[in-house]
Amino acid sequence: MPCVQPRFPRQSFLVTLAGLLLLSGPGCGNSSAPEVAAEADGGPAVAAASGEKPRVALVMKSLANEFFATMAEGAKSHASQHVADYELIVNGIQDETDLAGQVSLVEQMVAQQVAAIVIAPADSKALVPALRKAGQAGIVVVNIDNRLDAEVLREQQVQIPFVGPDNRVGAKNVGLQLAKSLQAGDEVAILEGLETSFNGQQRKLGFTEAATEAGLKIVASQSAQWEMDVANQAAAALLTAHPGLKGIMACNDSMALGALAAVRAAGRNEVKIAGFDNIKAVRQAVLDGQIAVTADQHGDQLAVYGIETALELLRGDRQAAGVRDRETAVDLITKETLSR
Ligand code: ALL
Repeated sequence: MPCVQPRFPRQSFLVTLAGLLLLSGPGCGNSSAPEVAAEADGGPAVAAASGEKPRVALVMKSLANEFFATMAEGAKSHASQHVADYELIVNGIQDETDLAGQVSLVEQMVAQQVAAIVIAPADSKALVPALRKAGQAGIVVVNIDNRLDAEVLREQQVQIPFVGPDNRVGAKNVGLQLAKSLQAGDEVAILEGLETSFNGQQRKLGFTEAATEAGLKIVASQSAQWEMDVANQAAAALLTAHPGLKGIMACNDSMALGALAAVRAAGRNEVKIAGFDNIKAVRQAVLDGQIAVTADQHGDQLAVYGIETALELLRGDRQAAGVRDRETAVDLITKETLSR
């Protein structure tokens, strides 16, 4: 295959190296220098680098969720301020469970030979093989928001940096805040995200820890797949099954809104709700006192941090130190913080 000369300096080597990082050594936090194997024939990695400037593909989850609309806006605004540095391609799927759709988006990005993929995976395990292939094609891959499964990454010998918050701690703080409006012994229920998402699992753990610490009784915990309407039906059923229910901890704001509609419809306004994301619609409900608390995980900046990491890897700035994870902030949002 003929060797295509890249116009992005040093990129052909670095892109190849970044791709090979996916195949070498132990976990992401490891700071040892990556193993580098040479790819001399100017294969896909070199072709990927042949454009004027690198193309970075942001692959998100459900675009119906305001959280990802906000994420896309943040990324676009960053791209417009860095037009000389990279070109942004924005992608997403239609609903939270469309895993095949997201795998196919990754495959399309590989076929288009983008320089980097920044992805919020809909499923922590199912996306790994497609991302491994992207890495083998010389594409830099950065995982944002929902962490890929560490064991599957290890099994498949893939190293991908993670940029995102500690969801367990974030959810624990949300749960403890909710507990302030409840009493020890009160019954609460958890609405979980997609069961195969690591961040959903972590939030469930955080809520559970908070409930235990505050002496709340968890009477039910079930997945509502991150979706408002699924949560609405689940919450309606929970309210009927548990007449003494006093709190609902929803692993994201879409589900908190679904629960809120169910609480109102049932006339059970004593039931306090917690969410996670700080989307606009929930902010209003927090101000009105209908939702007790949510968490701001700065969705508008999450993709930006992932893009910055991808650009650093493409430039080679972080090669010497190895691929590193980056923990991002989670802040509590209450009526009080919003009124400041
Ligand atoms: C997670 C995000 C958000 C979001 C959910 C739905 O990965 O962190 O909390 O609401 O995905 O896809």
